[in-house]
Amino acid sequence: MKLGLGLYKHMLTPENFAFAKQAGATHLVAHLVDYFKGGSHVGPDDQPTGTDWGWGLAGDPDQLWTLAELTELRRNVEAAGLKLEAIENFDPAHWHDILLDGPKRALHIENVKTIIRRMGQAGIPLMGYNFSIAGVSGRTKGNYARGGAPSVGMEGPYDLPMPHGMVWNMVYDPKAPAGTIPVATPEQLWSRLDRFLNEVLPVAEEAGVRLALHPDDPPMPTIRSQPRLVYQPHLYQKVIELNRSPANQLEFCIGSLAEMTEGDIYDVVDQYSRQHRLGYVHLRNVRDKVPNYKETFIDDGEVDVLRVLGILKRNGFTGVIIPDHAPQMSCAAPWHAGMAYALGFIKAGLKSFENK
Ligand SMILES: [Mn+2]
Repeated sequence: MKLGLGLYKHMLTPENFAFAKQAGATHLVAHLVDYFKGGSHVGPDDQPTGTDWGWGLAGDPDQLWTLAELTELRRNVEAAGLKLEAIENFDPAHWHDILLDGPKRALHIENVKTIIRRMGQAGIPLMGYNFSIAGVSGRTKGNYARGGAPSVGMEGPYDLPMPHGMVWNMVYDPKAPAGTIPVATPEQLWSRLDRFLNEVLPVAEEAGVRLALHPDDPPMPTIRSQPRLVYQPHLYQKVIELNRSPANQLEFCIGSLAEMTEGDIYDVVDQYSRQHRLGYVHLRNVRDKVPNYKETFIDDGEVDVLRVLGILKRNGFTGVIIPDHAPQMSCAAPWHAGMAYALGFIKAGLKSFENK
C-alpha cells in the first residue's frame, strides 16, 4: 500500500508537492476542477461546503483538459519525486448532461472519452468520479472535532430542490431560467450510470485508465430531493455487477461508508477489498451516521483506522491511500497541519506492516 495526498486545483504547486514528499507521501491525487471559483467558502484551502448555490461556477464547457496540461502536471509531480496516481472528479461543465440525461448527453460522452484517452496518453492511470445529481451538498461546518477543531458534518436532511443550471453542487449555466429541475427516479439514475459505463469503459480499457466511483457524500437516500446511487454499502456491489470491465473500480471512501446507516465498516472493507476492485482509498474518520454525523481526527472517530489498514493489507490491496478530509488545526496553516497529522498517522500504520 502506498501513501498519497489529494490536492485541490489551486494547490497544485511545487511547494505543496514538496509538502507531500516531506510528509512521506509517494503519490498525489489531483483535482482539476476549481471548486473555489466564485463561491463563498470559509477558507481558501479547506474542503468546500458552499451555499444553496453550491461551491461556485463550473469550468469552461468548450475547453477540455488538454494532453499538454495533463502531461505537464504529471511531469511536474514526478520532478518533485512523486507519482501522479489519479485525477479526481470530472468538471460539471464537461459532463452535466450525462448526469441529467439532457440534450447535450452525446457530446458529453465524447468529452469524457476524450479526457480518458488524453489521461492514458499522459500516463495517468486512474480517474476518480462521483456519479451524482446533487453531489457533495447539504453538509455543515462547525467546531465538531477534538479541541474544537473546525470540521464538516451534517445536521439533518437537505432536500431543497435544485435550480436549473446546477448539477453536482456547481453552477454550469448562470443564465439558466428560474425554476427547479425535475426529480429523477432511482431507476433513471441507475440507468444513466449503466449507459455511461457501457459507453465509456471500453475506451478506458483501451486507454489503460481505470474509472473509480466515489460513494455518495453525504450518503443519504436523497439530497436536494434527488436520488443517490451508493448510500448504503451493499449498493457498491450493484455498481460492480453492473459492468464487469476491469476498468470499473471504486474510489473507496471509508468515511462515507462509515456514515451509512447499514453495514459493519470492517465487513464492508473486507467485502470490497477482497474483490480487488479498489482503485484508490479515501481514509478519514467519523462519528455517528447520516443525517447527523461529524468528521473527526483520524484517530478519534468510531472507525478503528488501524484495523481497516490491516484488512486492506490482508486482502492484498497495493494501491494508494489518501487522507481525504481532515479537521482544520489551530495554527497559521490549518489545512496543512490537519493533513500532516493524518498522513503521519496513516504512515505509522503502514510502517507497522513492515518486516511482518
Ligand atoms: Mn471521500
